[in-house]
Amino acid sequence: MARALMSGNEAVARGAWEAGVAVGVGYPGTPSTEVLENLVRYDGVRCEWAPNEKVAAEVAGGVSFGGRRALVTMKHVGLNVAADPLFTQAYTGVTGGLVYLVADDPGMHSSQNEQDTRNLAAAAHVPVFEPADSQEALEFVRKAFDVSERFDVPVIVRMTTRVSHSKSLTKAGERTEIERIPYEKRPQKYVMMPGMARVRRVDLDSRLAALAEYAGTTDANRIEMRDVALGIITSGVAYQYVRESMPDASVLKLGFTNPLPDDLILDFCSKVSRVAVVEELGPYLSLRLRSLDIEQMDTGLSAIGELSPVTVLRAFGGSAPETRAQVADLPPRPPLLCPGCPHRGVFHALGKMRAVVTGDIGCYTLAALAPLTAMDSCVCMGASIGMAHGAALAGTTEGPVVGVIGDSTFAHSGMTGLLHMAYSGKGGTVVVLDNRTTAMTGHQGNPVSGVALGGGPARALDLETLAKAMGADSVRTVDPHDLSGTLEVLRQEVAEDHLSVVIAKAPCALLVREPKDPYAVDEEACTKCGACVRLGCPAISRDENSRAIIDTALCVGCSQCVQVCRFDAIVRVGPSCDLGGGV
Ligand SMILES: Cc1ncc(C[n+]2csc(CCOP(=O)(O)OP(=O)(O)O)c2C)c(N)n1
Repeated sequence: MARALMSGNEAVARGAWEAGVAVGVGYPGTPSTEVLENLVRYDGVRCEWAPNEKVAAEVAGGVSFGGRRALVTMKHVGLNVAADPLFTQAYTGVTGGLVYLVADDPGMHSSQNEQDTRNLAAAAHVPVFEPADSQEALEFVRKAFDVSERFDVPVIVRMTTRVSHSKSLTKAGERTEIERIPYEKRPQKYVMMPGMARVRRVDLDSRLAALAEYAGTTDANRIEMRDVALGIITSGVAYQYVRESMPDASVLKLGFTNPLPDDLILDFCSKVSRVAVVEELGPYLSLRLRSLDIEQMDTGLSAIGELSPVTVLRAFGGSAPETRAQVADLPPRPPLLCPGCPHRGVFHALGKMRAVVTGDIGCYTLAALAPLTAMDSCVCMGASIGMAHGAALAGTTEGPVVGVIGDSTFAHSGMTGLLHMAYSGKGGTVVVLDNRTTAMTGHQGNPVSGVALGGGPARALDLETLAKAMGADSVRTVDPHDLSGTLEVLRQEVAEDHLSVVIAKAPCALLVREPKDPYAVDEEACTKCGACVRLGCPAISRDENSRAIIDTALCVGCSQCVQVCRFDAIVRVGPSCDLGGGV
């Protein structure tokens, strides 16, 4: 096949398809999401969104157990959720090849923390490939399936944001059709009760020893000799930065980073005068060098955030101009909920109630920022509900405690929190923001929305029935665009000594295909009170006289601002409305 410009994630999908993968399964999370969104377009592969990464890893494990190849995809924090199956899958090993695609997010472009997946992989005793561009992403995924079957282990392909999202020329191949390996009953391999697990633990060490030998021979690890004055050991996208900034340096480029090829590292270090490690996040490679007693240059490179060609150049004494122009006095432009976002109505109400809001991860986390400032915690997916219960146990009286969680996040890991609240017998209020999609990561379907990967219909969870079945005493559905109705229901529910679930149901504004006519401000009637501005709608701002103005190109006619205006100064713009050319 001819070469094509592919992103790293597109290349992963292609590589998995070429490797004969039968099933792709995962949970969305930037920067990994596009892998499955691309894989689903290929024939011969079944692709599914799972409710969370643990389920995805178990489904993939089951496919492998059933004798076929499986790819499971997630972002770095997803591996924490999937760690339970992963750690024991290392013991059981595989039947069909089992590959985890895990995308790290150095610099936290769209994550709540930074993690170096290599450290977790090492703890799980699982091998790791680290591509540095799209071609390697494709090839390493193919290799990963072979390694998985040859060494009887799940294999991680670790991507980072820049490798996942950058495009580079990639030569694709053809698909190899892989026959299903017939099922064979093997409890010693697959039933990890202590007596059998102890045997597999020892066996895992022998598999790791064989993998360490593989690390020294695979062409995924290579020495590039140039000037011997400096040798740089690097992996992933950091390799590109090294080549760009230090073109004369000798390089040990590691594409297979667990287990590490100690002999190759020692050999490389013996050939150069000075050794430096350039790695994103970590410390991982540098720790290994330390344990091998290899002296390293102190580059001063940070283990926090992303590297770049400029930071690498400066670390070796080079000078480079600032890449970003520093412009003074720019007005701050914090991210905001979209115009017409249904989440806004709920946070407007919670703000009015001065509630203590334990929040969660999704678009709605933006409600923590001004002007809404109506979310007080956000830790990890699903945490809102357990934290609401915990805060109530602590005796929080500074405001009613309310847990707020999105629909996808509720299905991911909120349900067990609710079950716990019901089981504990204590009351509390939980709001599920049902905007019919997983908006934050790009509108993926989820079990609540009833949309499958690829956009087709799927069974939709009935949230009301579920909440009742779990033990909620009161379950009420509100339209979050109805501000007073939402406020009233929330006030009533927090006042009761019972467990309540309020479902705020209205589709994501970006899913509404036919927006209503926009609104505009009647200049004469506007008193500049700012009530509409405090909703934090990007369509509303103030003019030079502090009067509110609405950008009709952005307004989708949700009417929330109309409801907060006490002076009837916001009017619909339509054929019958003449504002004297003011809009
Ligand atoms: C363990 C984990 N997996 C995935 C993500 C990425 N992620 C953050 S929020 C989110 C889902 C948001 O959807 P939803 O709860 O429906 O809220 P919405 O964005 O639609 O408001 C995802 C997939 C993450 N942060 N952590």
